[in-house]
Amino acid sequence: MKKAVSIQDISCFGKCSLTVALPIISVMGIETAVIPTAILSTHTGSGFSGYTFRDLTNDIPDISSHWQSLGLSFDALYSGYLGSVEQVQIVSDLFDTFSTKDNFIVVDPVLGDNGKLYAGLTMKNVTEMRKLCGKADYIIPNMTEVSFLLNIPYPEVCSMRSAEEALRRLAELGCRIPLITGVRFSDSEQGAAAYDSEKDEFYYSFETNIDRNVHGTGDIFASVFTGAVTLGKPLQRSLDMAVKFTHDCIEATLPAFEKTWYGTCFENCLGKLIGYVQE
Ligand code: PXL
Repeated sequence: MKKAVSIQDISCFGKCSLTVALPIISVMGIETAVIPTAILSTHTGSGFSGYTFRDLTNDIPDISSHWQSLGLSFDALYSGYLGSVEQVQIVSDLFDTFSTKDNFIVVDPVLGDNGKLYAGLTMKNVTEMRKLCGKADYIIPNMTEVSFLLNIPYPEVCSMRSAEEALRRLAELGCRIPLITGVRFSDSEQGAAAYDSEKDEFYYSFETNIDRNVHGTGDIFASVFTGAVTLGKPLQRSLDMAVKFTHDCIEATLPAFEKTWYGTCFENCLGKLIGYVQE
């Protein structure tokens, strides 16, 4: 069985980060270890305020040392939301410790959405995250995160030309295969793009656009994509699986949106995901 480690916070309520990554990667048939970077009572997205925040930065080096003493190894190292600026360097060290020529690193540079940084994050987080992106094989920013990482204006809808220019610039951060999520070239479709900088090839995947902002979809996308690559699926297939499943989850959320405005109803879609893995 393949083994992945997911490094991000636990938002105790709100369906994002580890409470999404753990079920999704596990249901894909991959053993999933976790390193919680912080514990929050809810996520920090719009709708919640007054959340608690326990920073676990100091626990990460100890977890890493213990794992090293046990000789543990992983097929995929995947980081998401990091709760402090210092944590980014610590996760970078952890990547150095556990990366081998046979495994790969995914960095989801979780920084913001809708053109704004998430509450509590500053440009210092952006600067540090840029460096971490340079260590990754794959990075999975949304449009907002691309604009902060590259210091360019936040685009609502972009052209294929501007997406490809952004992907090339993301690769210049040092990442082998950058992705961009939430890509829209028209009002009718939404999806993701990727660039394999070694082959100099672009990849796209789209589904019908659903014009609703649902929280946690970035974490769903990144988890499925990481799982698919861990299972050895080709880049185009991994992109297609992540776009399709994210679309399934948004569709499933719409009827319950009034009550579950804080997150995505991915649970009843997990059976479909098993099907995509087996296709
Ligand atoms: O979904 C990304 C995410 C992860 N973790 C925390 C967040 C967010 C987005 O708001 O607040 C704590």
